[in-house]
Amino acid sequence: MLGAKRLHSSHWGAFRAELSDGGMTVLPFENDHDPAPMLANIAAAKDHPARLSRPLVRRGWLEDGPGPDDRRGSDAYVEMDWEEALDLTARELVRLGALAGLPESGPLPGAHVFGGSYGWSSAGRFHHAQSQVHRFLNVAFGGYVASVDTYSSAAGAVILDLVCQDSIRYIGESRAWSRIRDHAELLIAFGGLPVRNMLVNPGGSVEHMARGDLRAAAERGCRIVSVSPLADDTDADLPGVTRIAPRPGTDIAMMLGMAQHLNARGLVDHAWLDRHTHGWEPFRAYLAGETDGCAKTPEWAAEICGVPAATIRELAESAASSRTHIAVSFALQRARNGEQPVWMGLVLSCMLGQLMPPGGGFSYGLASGGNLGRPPLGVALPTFPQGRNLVGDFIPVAKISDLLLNPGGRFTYKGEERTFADIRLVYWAGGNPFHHHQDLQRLRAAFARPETVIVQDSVGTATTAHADIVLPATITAERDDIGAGRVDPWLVPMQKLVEPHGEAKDDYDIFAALAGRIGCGDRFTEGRDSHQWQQHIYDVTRTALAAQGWPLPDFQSFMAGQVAKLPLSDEPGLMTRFHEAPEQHGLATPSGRIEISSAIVESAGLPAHPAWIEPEEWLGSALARRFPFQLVANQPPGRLHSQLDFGEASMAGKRAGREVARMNPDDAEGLGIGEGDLLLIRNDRGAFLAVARPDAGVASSIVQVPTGAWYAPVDLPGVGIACVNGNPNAVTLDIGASPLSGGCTGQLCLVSVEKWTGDPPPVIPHERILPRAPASPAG
Ligand code: PGD
Repeated sequence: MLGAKRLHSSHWGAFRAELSDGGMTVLPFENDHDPAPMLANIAAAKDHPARLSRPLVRRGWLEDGPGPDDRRGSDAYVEMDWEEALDLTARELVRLGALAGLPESGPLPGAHVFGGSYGWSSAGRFHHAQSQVHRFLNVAFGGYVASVDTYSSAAGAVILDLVCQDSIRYIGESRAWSRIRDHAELLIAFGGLPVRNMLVNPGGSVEHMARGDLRAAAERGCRIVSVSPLADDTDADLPGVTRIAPRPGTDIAMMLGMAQHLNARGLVDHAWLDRHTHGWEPFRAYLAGETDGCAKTPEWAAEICGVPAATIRELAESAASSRTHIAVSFALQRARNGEQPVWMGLVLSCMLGQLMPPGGGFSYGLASGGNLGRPPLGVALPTFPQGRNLVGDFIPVAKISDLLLNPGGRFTYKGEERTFADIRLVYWAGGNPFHHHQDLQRLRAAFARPETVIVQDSVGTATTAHADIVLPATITAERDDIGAGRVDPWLVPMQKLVEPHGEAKDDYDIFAALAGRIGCGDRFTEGRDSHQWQQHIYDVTRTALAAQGWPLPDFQSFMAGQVAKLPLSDEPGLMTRFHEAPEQHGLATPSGRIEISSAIVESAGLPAHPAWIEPEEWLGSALARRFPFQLVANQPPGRLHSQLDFGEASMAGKRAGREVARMNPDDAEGLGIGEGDLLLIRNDRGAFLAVARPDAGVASSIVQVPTGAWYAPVDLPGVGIACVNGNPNAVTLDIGASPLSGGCTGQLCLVSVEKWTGDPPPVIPHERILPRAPASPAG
């Protein structure tokens, strides 16, 4: 393979890899005019010392047997050979009730298994770790306790599902990007339009187009209003950008101020509202202050959000007199009451009567992922079948600590009351909850509860360091696969580039070996190896396309060759049909229309319509006297979440291996903090260290630290447990956006910031996050 330029893909784009004795050189794919800088992380993955090469078992579990154990996270690990590790794992699965066949009746053992296994894993339609673990648990345990929604977009997705049936699909159907490019006169982006997020798409992209479309719109004269406390949430060199910096978590107040002004000035399109929406009157009364004695005027909004009333009025009037697109980013709803700004963005667009015309409209997450706002595909992508989960129990994804800590406890979701299962086994593959979850000290307590925790990953993350059995998985470069991203009209042959590191195995082969040992091998594999499965799932798509007269090469030619184009759907989607004839094409909401007021939302204990609900932690709350900074823990520009944190682009964003904290220069000066100083950032939940970078693009009273540094908790004298590498989830709030969605609240919380004056505690390198003892198995 030396010297060949092979084609491959990643969540941040297709690429070619050139192999030489010196390693792997990663080159952007020739069709991609805006390749992601994150490609620079890939080369380090091949043989980085953080890679796992042999199975590991936690010493305490091995010596004392399964059971709740608070040594998880601080125990040592012993290496094992594969045969022994698979036998041991299989015995434990059988002890926990894994089945060779499903029982005729009675409870399923999967009711005590958490298999939600949330995470981005890696690109590739077959070796998708989450699909693999789900199929295995369905076959072995009859199912598992699942997770619903995503850390990316739970609160927004839930509210839009309830009030307009659809969320992500609708913005694709509206072809938002091409319409903004060609027709929009005003683009108001709540949460900005961050390039770092547009370059990422689950499963990858062959071409990154969003930045080009945005620039074309701006150069055509479309005015772009970036509403964010961080200036770099919208490209600095775009022409015609107006920046408005509200206090974090208060955009909903600013939107309400705009709405009240539109109404007071008679700028609401009542004909559109009457025909397409339900529940305007209670909302109007709330705006006017008839229900609570407080009109939501621009002056009222300015007090809360810090944006001058005149600016709010001007923006409302411009929106009414222009072809206006209102975009609300995922970031806004990854917070307490995150449903509100998303719902209100939709309602504003409805008030303008501009939901569907070219260039107008509303979008959710337009710049929060690479291919959002693109037309849907005209064929289903190749998919590895996961079988049936007969357990039927689930949690909202960000309730993992609540689930493990409160067996039998009650919670609500979409207005319904539910019960937390009693979890005995946690099985995770392709995710890193000790990066992605909030309040990681609480998650540590939660992970002490199950009898056994099994994790498959290719590297020794903090999640593997809280597992009892760690099984080493390959990375995509070490296997063939079919690459395809949601709404990206291409299939990419992901050609194997290198041999597996150490003794790492494909997730599929690990599960096939376990299934064989517990008596359900044939049901898991259906007699196919991974190559045969890939051919099988490719052929399903190829056959479906042949029926449309759209040829695809046969599987062998595809894998040996080039990217293959897929058709786009030109069917009018549900929102188009609803817009044109709401009487005939009603939405799947209780009223059949877009709900400005919702009885289901009200039944969850929230106001029936979008409203300002004061969060527990914001700059106007009493707590801000003790913790005067709003932490914004957003997505990193140099990596995807915690993946390849040791890679070149990720490390370039750190300082001496530690994450950087940006803050306003005046705030820094007030605290005697200068560039490069070590900071202790903390609150009552925990603490972490980061390196100071004063930056005039950060609004005052804000400290911004991206997520993704590998969690390294150390007991620091006088402080307590602190993450010395800079993971902000050491201090974030694990409370759920609301009782409606229970969505992730990782984006915002209050903290104090102080200069570290003693000797700097050392960074823990990636290869030492999971302690590996060279010893052979005990006993
Ligand atoms: P990743 O770092 O992508 O994070 O959370 P997520 O868990 O998805 O973790 C993926 C893991 O899968 C990595 O450890 C990787 O090595 C492993 N992996 C990759 N490929 C394979 C494979 O083929 N097999 C196996 N077995 N493992 C593999 C992301 C989540 O974090 C998300 S989506 C969001 S949007 C949230 N964002 C925030 C936020 O904005 N603010 C805060 N504070 N917290 C957040 N957390 C959330």
